[in-house]
Amino acid sequence: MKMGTALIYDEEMTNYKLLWVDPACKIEVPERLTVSHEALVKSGLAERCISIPVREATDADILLVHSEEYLDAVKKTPYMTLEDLKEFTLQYGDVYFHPNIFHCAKLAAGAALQLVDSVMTGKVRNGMALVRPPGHHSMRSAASGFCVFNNVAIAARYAKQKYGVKRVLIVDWDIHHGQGVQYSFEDDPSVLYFSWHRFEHQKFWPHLRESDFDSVGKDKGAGFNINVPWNKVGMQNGDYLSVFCHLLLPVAYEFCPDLVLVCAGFDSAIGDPEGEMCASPDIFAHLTHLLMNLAGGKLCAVLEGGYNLTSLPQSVCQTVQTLLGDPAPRPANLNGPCKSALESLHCVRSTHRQYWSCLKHAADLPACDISTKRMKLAEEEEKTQDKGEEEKSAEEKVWPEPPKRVTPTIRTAVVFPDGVACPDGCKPFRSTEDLDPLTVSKLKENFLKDADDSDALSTLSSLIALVEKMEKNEICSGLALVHDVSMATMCVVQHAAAALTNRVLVVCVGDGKVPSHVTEDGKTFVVQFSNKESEEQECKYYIPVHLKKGFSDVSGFIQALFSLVLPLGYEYDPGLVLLVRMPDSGLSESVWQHLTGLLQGLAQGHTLVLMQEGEKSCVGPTASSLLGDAASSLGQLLAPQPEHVESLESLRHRLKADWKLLQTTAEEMGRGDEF
Ligand code: Q9C
Ligand code: ZN
Repeated sequence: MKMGTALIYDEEMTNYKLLWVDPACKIEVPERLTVSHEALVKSGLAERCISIPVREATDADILLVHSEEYLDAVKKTPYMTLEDLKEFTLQYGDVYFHPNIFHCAKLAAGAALQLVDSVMTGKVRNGMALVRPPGHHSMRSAASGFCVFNNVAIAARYAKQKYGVKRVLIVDWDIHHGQGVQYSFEDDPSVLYFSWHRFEHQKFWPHLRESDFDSVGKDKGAGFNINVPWNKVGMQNGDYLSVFCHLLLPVAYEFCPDLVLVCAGFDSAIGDPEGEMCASPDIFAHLTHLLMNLAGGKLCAVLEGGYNLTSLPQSVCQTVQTLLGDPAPRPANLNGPCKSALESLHCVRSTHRQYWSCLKHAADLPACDISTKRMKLAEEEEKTQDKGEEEKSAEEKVWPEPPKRVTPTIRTAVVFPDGVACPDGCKPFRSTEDLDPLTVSKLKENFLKDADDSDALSTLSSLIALVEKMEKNEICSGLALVHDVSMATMCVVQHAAAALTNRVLVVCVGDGKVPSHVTEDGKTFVVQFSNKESEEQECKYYIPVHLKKGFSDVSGFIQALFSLVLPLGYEYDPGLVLLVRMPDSGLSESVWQHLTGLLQGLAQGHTLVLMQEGEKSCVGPTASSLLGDAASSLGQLLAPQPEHVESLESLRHRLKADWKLLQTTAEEMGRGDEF
């Protein structure tokens, strides 16, 4: 993988703490930073990163977001007595001051700026800053929620000013609403702010009306503020992934950022006393992975919250390891989204359909009147509140430690015909052991017209050997140029179904015969993109995605990817992805690269790409994507073609009974159950 990952950390930021009794603030402790950093060191991740020093943000940097009066006030805190500090603190909500916090706050903002500099100058591809105090709650003239200066908001303005960045995407996956970020960019269409947050119909801190889904931004910035309120605790991996697939990713691709900033709070993970959610730490590997092909891979993650000292370091490690390019683990216990999450998703999608062409087809609001709906929901909440038996408190929750992610030493193996050069970073592969005679005779019988075609036999046996090594996790991914793509696909699928224990997801782009007849047992799942109407019958494990006008409708293809292929892939949870490019598929190289990149979030990155011998121009981009490089930008997307939208949507509606991650609304989930 080209370039590296920056890690920005300085122990100095552990040198302040709460000096008096305040139950609201006692969770924000220096150990949050030390345990996170120690976990990165112990796991060997820290030494794989490029360590960048912090610096103090200057007054000018801070004034990009904050007022002079506020900066001047905070400047005085290092000289205050304990009593003065207590009193100063009182004018703000859920925050504390300490004689050294001003220094740390300048380092925290400066760390974010160092990260932006490293990424924008190309010194690294991406990175993470481990900082205290956090930033996303602080406002132009106020501290709030443990935050003093708005690190990420300052970083966004700085990137625009210093590097002429045109569009910045801020993804706030912290479990609190970053109201400070929202206020900073409310009327600014060059910064798209996305936040999900525990809301519970405004009963959760910071209790703001404007944290709800109907705050979309103002004036020119309308549509560029996206709030996803969680109205229940206990949200899980499937809830988070649904929102990414059906809302954030399509909008982010349409927006086409030049830089992605992440308000990386991990209080949205299981065990956190604030969030009380149930997403496992490895979900952050996927959230990170799914954002890594935007903006040419320029992603800066800056720590915000995270108060469970076990799940916080686990989540930080998952994020950093993914930034380094290691394949994400298979997500454990991926259920369909819960009813409350679907309600929220539905509300946000329908509210934003007027601003984003990728959401134009979203269903209308679930109720005709938003505020009535809100009131009604709040009342329901009231009623159901004290009936349940005492549950385990968030911090007593137990979950398995994410298994160590072992990346095979061979990242990408290639099976190429003689005379085709092996791309940099890949390893040529030929099966060394002879296949057992039975397999050989089967191959000859089933696939080789000319029983003496030794080249073809050698290629097919190499593919089989490669797939076996991928299952054993000795090789991560593969790329093969073959004479007959259909035949090679059949061969691999048949072998996998007979000999491997893993489920195989086949994603096939272009017309051509695919193994639809071997799909009944669920061990193989085929999704085929085609231009022609297929003769094959759709069934649970064979899904033809029909895009009439070739694949010239890039937006239509991307919509298919996010609304169908990714959720299906995540729910099916294959152990191997077979990505097949049929000859003359006509899919552009950059779209193909995004497809390849995104699919590697599945099956621990075990992707085998099959392409036709002739398609040499596609070899470079494919190899680079398999090696973990970011795909090249697609540009701002236009509206997808209405006929494609219609056929994709009707397909999604047909399939959503079988595949829960395809749902985007709550209505068909049965009535009267707990909400
Ligand atoms: N139960 C960040 O995560 N409320 N800030 C605490 C205690 C304030 C969180 C109430 C939470 C602030 C960056
Ligand atoms: Zn938070």
